[in-house]
Amino acid sequence: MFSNIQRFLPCLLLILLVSGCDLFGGNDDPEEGVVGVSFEHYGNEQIVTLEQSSHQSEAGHSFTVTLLEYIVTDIALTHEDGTVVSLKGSHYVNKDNPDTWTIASITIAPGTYTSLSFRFGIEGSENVFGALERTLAVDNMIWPMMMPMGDGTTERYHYMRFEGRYGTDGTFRIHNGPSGGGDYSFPVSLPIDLEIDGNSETIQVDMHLDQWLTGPNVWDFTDYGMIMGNPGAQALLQANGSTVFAVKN
Ligand SMILES: [Cu+2]
Repeated sequence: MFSNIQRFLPCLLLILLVSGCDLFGGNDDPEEGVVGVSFEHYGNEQIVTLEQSSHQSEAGHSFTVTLLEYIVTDIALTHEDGTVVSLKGSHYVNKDNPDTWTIASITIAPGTYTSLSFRFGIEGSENVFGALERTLAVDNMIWPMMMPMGDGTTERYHYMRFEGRYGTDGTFRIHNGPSGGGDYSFPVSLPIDLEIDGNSETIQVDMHLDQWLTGPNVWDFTDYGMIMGNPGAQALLQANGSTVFAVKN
């Protein structure tokens, strides 16, 4: 028995020496990694819980969120050398369905990535009903062609439905989309500091719901009912959207 070990040990040492660095991962070549994206939703820095959490609008109303669903498109990472890496063409998020809160990880090349970008909503010419993945939830985002909802020519998609209650008995329904056939989607580019070398990372995108209601336009729920036929209201929300998204680094 003892002599068996004596004979075996030198062999084992030789194997370790020959295989050397590779066995212990000391390879200096950077390796590809995987990246996913997750979406979280805040009101005044507090995580939103549907029907429960209470938040404050700049106009002075407390509000509770009852429905939140939206579509983002052209989700991509930008490498420090300028290369743009597409993560997903479009993604539907529903606060009520955890399965929609993440974009599945994809494999990307090693290196440093400096921004995550996407479009809130769907760019004008691409906003044609049926062009996105055909799931019941996505199909349900339909923006009808009939005026005053659309431009009377083509069925499109809502960008977002953000609904809730405010004050003692008020309700609000913020439906973003192509009112009158206009394009009120907007690009979002968020700085990140992401090093990929064999690692697995998730980028968390935060939507700050209170920011839809301010910066630069103070949005008073009492001034707005259904806004699907209101291009002016869509433009205000588009402008406010510039401070809605952030990434935790
Ligand atoms: Cu609507």
